[in-house]
Amino acid sequence: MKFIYTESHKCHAPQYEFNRDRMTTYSESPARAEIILWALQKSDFTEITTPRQYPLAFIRAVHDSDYIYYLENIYSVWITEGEPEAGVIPHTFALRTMSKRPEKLVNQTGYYCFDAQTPIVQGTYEGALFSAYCALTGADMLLEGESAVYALCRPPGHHAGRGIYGGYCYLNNAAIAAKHLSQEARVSILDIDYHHGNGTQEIFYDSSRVLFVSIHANPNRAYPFFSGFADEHGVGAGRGFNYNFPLEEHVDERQYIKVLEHAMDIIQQFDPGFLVVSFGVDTFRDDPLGDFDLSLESFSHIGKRIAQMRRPTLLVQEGGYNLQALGEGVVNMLWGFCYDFSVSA
Ligand code: SP5
Ligand code: ZN
Repeated sequence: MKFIYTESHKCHAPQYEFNRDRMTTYSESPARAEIILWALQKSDFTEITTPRQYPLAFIRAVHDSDYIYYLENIYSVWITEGEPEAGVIPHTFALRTMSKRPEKLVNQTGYYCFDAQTPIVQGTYEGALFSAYCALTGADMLLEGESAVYALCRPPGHHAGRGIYGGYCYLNNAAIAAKHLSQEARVSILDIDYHHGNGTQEIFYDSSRVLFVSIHANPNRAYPFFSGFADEHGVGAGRGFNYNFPLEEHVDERQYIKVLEHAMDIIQQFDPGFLVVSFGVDTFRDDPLGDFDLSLESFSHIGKRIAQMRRPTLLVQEGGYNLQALGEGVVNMLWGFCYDFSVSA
């Protein structure tokens, strides 16, 4: 299987995130992507593709123009105004009703952001842009006839909505790729990160062209807390094209695969021309952010089952924060997938 990677992710390297009562080490580190890269190369996934670059129209198909402008420009304004170099972290968040956007960029921080753990630093915009290019390049390779591609995206994307960021995500890589693919055929996104893909859900909530199916920790106990419940089915034309499967803590492989099979039945019924998988390794039992009970072998079984859907598939990297397990988790998933898809490494 070919995979897409670029070093450009390294320019996005916040040092800290706000947790509890202090700044702690940033979990979504550049080391994550490097560890995955090494693991792939060691396991004979040798066909690296460098991402192509795309006009901004591909990003604007998913994200608001004012939001993109903000991402690109806020850090330098923030520094000019004497705010901390550690990065842009809002201290006041927009009201849920009757919020207006203030005129000055430096006062807009809480308008475009929904948590305190996702700083914007000097290279954030460039890093996020190249991460989206990785996913777009993978999508184009499917359009050109490749049957499965892995996009080693960093920063991740599935928490980013049309005009809001959080959860270590700024541009929604999977959604940008899916939107591009959807010009050619119906697309289904299967999100198997530990966390609900609230951004992806929001982006396609009114669409019947892109089916969103997500398996994740119940938001009653887990981030992002405010969406991912089972009764969120879509609106307007999109009604019936959004499915959430919230799970309780300590779910094991047997329970997880049962839910995955149900999710895949829904996708098969929709009969998409393309499948985009938002893939996280934070479902691993020793992930510092998760509480599921999947083993590293579970990822090969999951990969194998997903391949059985027999759809041209773009695998997009989302979360996974145990640096000892991340490489093996990804490699197992891809090997499991290749095994049943008859795509060679
Ligand atoms: C893409 C993805 O998996 N995003 C996850 C975002 C989770 N945000 C909540 C982070 C709070 C975790 N605090 C523990 C930090 C240890 N340094
Ligand atoms: Zn996650």
